[in-house]
Amino acid sequence: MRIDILTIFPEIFDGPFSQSMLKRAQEKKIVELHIHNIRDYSTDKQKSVDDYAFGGGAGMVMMIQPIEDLILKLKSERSYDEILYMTPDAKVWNQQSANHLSMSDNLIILCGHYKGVDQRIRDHYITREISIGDYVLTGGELAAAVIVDSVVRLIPGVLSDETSALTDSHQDGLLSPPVYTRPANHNGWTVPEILLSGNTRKVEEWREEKALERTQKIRPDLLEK
Ligand code: 6GU
Repeated sequence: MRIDILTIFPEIFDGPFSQSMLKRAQEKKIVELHIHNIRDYSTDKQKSVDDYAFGGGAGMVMMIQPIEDLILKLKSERSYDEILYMTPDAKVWNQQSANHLSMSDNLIILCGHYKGVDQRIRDHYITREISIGDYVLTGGELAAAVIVDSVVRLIPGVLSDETSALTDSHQDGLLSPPVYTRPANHNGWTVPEILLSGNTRKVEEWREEKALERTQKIRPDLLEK
């Protein structure tokens, strides 16, 4: 998979993309991450990327020209499954969306800032708009890093067997059951007996029961779906 990220703050991605799973996925050539600075494509003397909103009001709007030039350049080089736009005024991302996008070959992710991008970019180039939750971030970059992480870890070969995505919270619509490791007794805090029994069928039943219990208590909305 190849992911091209369009941003006015490219350095934000240095940390998340150079550690752990995303680092290994790139080393293994399972994913290619390309960060593009929108400002490099601005044709005006001051390298502007934003301008005042028509109709007035506070806040700047990201202008069409540098974003369009960059999108057209990328689209001339390969075909893209989707062009995503990160913005709080969109449908909220979930595990099902991650599963779907993990089957893509090429993706573009545009990160919004200020009051957002000119609506005509959204109307004519964007194929999917994504929010990561009902709160406001300063820009789409951290949200884009979240999307990339949740998608890339689902690509076959990225996770080892022991970190398998199949048993994650949300993958089956439930929260994960509690987990324990050694010691079995820490100053009187003991581990549920069943987990020490070696009976894999009983352990599986116990985990399903606890997952359901936890979901009912913390996220009953997940069960209503
Ligand atoms: Cl994608 N962008 C911004 N700026 N804020 C957000 C968001 C995205 N998702 C939730 N809040």
